[in-house]
Amino acid sequence: MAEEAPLVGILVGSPSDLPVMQQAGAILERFQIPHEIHMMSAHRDPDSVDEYARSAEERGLLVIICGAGRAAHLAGAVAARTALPVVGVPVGVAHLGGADALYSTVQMPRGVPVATVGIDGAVNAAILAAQIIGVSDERVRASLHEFKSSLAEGFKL
Ligand code: RP5
Repeated sequence: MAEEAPLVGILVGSPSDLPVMQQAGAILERFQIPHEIHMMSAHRDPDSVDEYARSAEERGLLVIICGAGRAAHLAGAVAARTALPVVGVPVGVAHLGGADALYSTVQMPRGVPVATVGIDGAVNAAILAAQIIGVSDERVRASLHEFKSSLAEGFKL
């Protein structure tokens, strides 16, 4: 998979988000969707986020998944800089249990949507990314049909 140009970019706000966000990578592997994962923070490294988001489309990415916790602005910052669909994962951390990140991610102003999944919902973020790609990719769509059937048969993620 490493040789293929990535179709999905996974951005992770901090090393502390990795255990959750690596689950998204595992799901994309399952669907054989080439992807990349990078760590960058909207607050600590905004210039890198800016560069990544602005260049994502010309690099061939189709979807960007962003996972961050606390005052989570990563997904919103990316969505502000690209026409690609952005899926946001609010990462749950101590204190407010991820409610802060959920609200920060889901409550985007009109015009700049972030498709927000549940707290620590990296698995669903990756499935949603696969479904977005599956709209125009028959192989991925066929895999999604198999996956849906396996859910009905009790498949455990
Ligand atoms: C956010 O702050 C990160 O996405 C992370 O979830 C949270 C805490 O980051 P660390 O202080 O653990 O690096 O920016």
